[in-house]
Amino acid sequence: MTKYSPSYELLAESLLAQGIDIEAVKAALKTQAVETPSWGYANSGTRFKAFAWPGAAVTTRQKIDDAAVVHKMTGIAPSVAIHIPWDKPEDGDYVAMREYAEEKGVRIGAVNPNVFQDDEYRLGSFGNPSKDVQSRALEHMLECCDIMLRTGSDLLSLWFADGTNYAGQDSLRGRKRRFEDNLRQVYAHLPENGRLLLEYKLFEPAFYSTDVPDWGTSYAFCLKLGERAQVLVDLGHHAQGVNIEQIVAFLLDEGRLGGFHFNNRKYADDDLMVGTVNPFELFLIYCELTAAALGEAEPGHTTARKVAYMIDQSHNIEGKIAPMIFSVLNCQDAYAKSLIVPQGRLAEAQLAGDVLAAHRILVEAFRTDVRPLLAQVRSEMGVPIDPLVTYYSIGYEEQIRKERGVASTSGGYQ
Ligand code: RM4
Ligand code: MN
Ligand code: MN
Repeated sequence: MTKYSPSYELLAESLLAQGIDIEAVKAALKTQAVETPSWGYANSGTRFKAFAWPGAAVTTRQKIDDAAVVHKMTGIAPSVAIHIPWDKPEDGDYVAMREYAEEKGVRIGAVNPNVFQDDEYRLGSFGNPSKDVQSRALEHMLECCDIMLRTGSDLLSLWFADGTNYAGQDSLRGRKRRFEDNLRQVYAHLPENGRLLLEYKLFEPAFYSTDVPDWGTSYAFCLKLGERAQVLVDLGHHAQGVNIEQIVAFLLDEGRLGGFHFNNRKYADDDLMVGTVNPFELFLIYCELTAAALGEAEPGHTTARKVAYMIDQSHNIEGKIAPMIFSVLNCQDAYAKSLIVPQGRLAEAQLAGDVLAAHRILVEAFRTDVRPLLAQVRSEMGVPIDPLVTYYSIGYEEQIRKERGVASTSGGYQ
């Protein structure tokens, strides 16, 4: 018989009493997958200064090495997103990049084109009044579709810095049209099973208007494009007080929630470690996803099961790999808590109009200490029971400090 820790036994007993199938909860936790971003391993950071971290990755192979360590420590971070051209392989060989990742035990996840850093994009990319600049951005997108094929990725993840700073600077309807036309061409070039995920962001770097400012705009574009175009929710891209879980619920029920960029924010696009500012919000978001995945209602059920869970954070003062592990673990914690919500009792309380009871059911799940459960799951998965402590003990941090040294940085990214 398996020997469980006393704290796990206690928790299991109390969950059982609430009718929760703990084996099903553990099975779900074992299949969780959170993608980490290659750019989170490099020196990246705030708008004003990227502080160099000793040992931070510079080459894509180093970023892949680091992502592989995060996966080894947690068991639930099996893929790494790439950003092009930041991750253009030194030798241009994307197939080799894919093989390298696989050798290390991870795979290449979402491909993120970059149409915001070159001088040409001063007035935008797809929204740019110049047809030439639009074509250049489009060409880059098509190159990224090809990179998807070579790396075995099925996600093209788009974020646009496009917008205007001044009233009258450009035609707002004109920019919308340009976006529509160019996005349509990208969509037409997606690999057969590929999905296009369209991120939105309230403001920044443009301050007067942003071409894809909110989920509604992203959703409207996706509807026009076709079924394989879906909205990507970045937790740092909303106004204060926005109910993100409601957006999640709506998009799930419309079959248009494609993925997440997890991070945390207090003011704007702060890109902080996941679940650090508002763990309750993260839990509520997971509650929507879990309820849809466990429920039978379509298209929510199928959509929830295909959601790409990705981290998009830019560490600046707290290190690189350890904070990435911390974020992955916070996703695991939130997911575990969402899995122990007694869905049947919650539905009953809602139907009965018992406001307080319904609220308390959620809060009880949130307040449950799931650490014994996670320790048990990790031990069954054969990964460290305390991934962070183990990470600090394996000497990887010292090794990369020695081998890689301190890379020079500038402001912003890389
Ligand atoms: C943006 C956005 C994108 C990410 C860049 C680096 O704010 O969130 O997803 O690619 O930052
Ligand atoms: Mn993002
Ligand atoms: Mn962002």
